Amino acid sequence: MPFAIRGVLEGFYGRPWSWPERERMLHFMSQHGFNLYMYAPKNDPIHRNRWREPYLPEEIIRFAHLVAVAKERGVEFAFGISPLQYHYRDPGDFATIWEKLMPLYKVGCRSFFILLDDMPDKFHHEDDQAQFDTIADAQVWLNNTVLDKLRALGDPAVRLYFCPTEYHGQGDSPYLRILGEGMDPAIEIFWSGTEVCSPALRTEDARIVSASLKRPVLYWDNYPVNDLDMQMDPHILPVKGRDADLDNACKGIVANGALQAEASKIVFHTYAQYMDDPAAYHPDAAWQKALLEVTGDAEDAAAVAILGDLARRSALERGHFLDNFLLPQLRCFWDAWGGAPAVAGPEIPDLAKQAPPYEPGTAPGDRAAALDEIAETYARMRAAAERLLGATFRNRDLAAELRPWALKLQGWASVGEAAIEVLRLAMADPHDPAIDAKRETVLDLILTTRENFHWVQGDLTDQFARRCLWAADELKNGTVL
Ligand code: LTM
Repeated sequence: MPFAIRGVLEGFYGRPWSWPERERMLHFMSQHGFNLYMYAPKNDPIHRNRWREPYLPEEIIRFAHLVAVAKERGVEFAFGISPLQYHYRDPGDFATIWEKLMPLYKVGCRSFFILLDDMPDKFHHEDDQAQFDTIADAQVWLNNTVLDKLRALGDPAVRLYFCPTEYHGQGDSPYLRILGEGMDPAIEIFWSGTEVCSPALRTEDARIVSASLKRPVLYWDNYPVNDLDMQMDPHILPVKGRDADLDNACKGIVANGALQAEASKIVFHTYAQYMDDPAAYHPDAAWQKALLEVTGDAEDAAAVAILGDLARRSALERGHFLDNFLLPQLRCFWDAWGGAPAVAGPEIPDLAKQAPPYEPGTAPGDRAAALDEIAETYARMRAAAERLLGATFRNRDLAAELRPWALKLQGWASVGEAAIEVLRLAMADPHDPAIDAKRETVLDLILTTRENFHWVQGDLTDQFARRCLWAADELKNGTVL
């Protein structure tokens, strides 16, 4: 059974997408089989923090334009409102919600979205407690009343979506069962899985929450979202860990976008492929296809692939942040060197979990050849960074969005290359006076690269370069490695 809802959600904290970015997203969505766009950017204050304020007429015109574009493109446009500190017993608050929805209705929007996520699961106003047994009962009342009033306007196309206050976990709580019992069956209810950002969405979990909600659950999938403490991670790797038969147990998936609209399209492209045929989905193959299409150029795609591989920190990659092409090359290098210098200290903590540390003192292999090989790896990284930063990179929006990470990649490539240079000089003559200045350069490059907090390959090159300096020291002091 195909996913009935295939959506994109602008539902993150931080700088909302711009109006032109939204319009371009709608075009992209219609070309890739998406059928729902949801407007719910947490940092549009008129959407959430100051939801009681109306949008200006000029803003409604902008919404009207998006609604029209969406309609023309066969995408449903849903307008979201997140009423913080809602006062259930105050008819004024209900009137305010209604007055907020109506200008959108008047410009053709038929789908609405109430979000009560990321707020206390208790009443904000004491008198609400007297009217409703639980917060879930109050939320049922609010949603059903809004839907009834929308239906009374006479257009059968009206739809209501709801993001509950409890939106992740085991899926079988009393709160969810009250929603399931009371909420009009036409209201779609969101769920983000077992976690806020769920590494996996399992069919058996979907069945549990769907049973509680008495309807197939609609996934709010928190990927590629990279807001809040994820801002330093680009989230451009393909979606994975979603079951091959998930479509049998849910209504659909709405993916929450990253702060970078253009880069989100790489991931959305892979979602589109997954949702088309979940059983045949292969993340890496889908990713290659997505990269090629979004960049529009094979070499640009290859450069983004290098960056993506090195910047794999996300919930979907948990436990594998450093599983990139660089790590085995570094391991090979130190193996050939005869072991990393023991004096350089222990393994990076994340890494120690992934593989056992090196045993120093093994017999050296061909050190010169190993240096050549690792130098090639860093040259590849530098070339990828230069491609991403260069004027020939075709997708300019993508280049602008990925720039901080490309700079970080460039920084580590320079660190790696400078450290290799120190070792080359030390191998030729460990007492060469030119080495001192090169060592200073390596240290300066490490410091400036660390200052850019965008996450690319963690501490791998930081550690590699420092080990190189220790190894050069050991050559100079005649220590047997
Ligand atoms: O996930 C939900 C339902 N709400 C918020 C999102 O707005 C936010 O983007 C994500 C990721 O940080 N986490 C949330 O809790």
